[in-house]
Amino acid sequence: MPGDLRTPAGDLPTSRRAVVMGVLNVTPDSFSDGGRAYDPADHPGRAVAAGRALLAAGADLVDVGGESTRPGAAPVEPDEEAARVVPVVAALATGGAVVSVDTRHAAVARAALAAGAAVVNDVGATDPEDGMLGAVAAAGAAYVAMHMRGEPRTMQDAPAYADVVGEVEAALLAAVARAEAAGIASDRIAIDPGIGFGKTLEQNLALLAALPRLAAHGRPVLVGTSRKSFLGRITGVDAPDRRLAGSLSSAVLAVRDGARIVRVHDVADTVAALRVQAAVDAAAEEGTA
Ligand code: PMM
Repeated sequence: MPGDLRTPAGDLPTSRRAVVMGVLNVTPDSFSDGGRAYDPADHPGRAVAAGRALLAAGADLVDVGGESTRPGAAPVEPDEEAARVVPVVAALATGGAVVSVDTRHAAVARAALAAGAAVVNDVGATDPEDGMLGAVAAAGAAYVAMHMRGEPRTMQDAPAYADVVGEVEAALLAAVARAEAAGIASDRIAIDPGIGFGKTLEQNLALLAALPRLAAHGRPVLVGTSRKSFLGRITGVDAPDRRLAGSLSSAVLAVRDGARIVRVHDVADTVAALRVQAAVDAAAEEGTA
């Protein structure tokens, strides 16, 4: 179906509902889960167990990240990042899971692809590192082009756009053109407006409201709102792991508006919410048949 994402490990989605990408942060300092899946004294054991739990909860793929991208986070050396993610990718991919690697670094992507990753989630796609696109193309992998303004350390310093939707859309289309020129197959590229990456609350909302426009380009759109601070601002919930209601409602709305893939922490609850939505959508289709 148009809008599906093809990967070497299988096409997504595999069911009627939207694709659920489970977040597996192998970092000591992620904003959203406080590094719960990373234990240097038991690595990759704890992270692999957490990844298997995401799959058991219904995740269609697992997104393994070794560098926190929370606002203000300090960069991680690519060697350290690769040491965190590669054994986790290898164990999950060997077990048959579709695995993506969340990185800005070509060396990390290359190592993760060699270990069996089927997708590179390039959070630096608006200014890709040298060698990144070639590595994805050579592996025949899928590619997520996510929009970020600046870099994690500075991205929330008064982000300014004249037209946030138009600028993010143009940057994503340019990223897609670069990816295709580097040899990544057109049906293996997804786009992501990068909610929270160099955007204010109002800019995040404008982008979510514009998802139908982004989806109209015919590529799978990935959206990550899960536990993010803009949801805390709207709902008045400070603790990221208490933001489930906001996360679920924003995921369902995003899919309604054309997102095909949602990147989430609370997999079982999101799968349940999207099943309800898929059932209503199916009834609506039958009603108009
Ligand atoms: N958000 C985070 C990390 N990686 N990747 C994509 N494609 N889209 C996102 O919105 C996204 C991402 C930050 O959230 P986390 O700290 O909970 O992983």
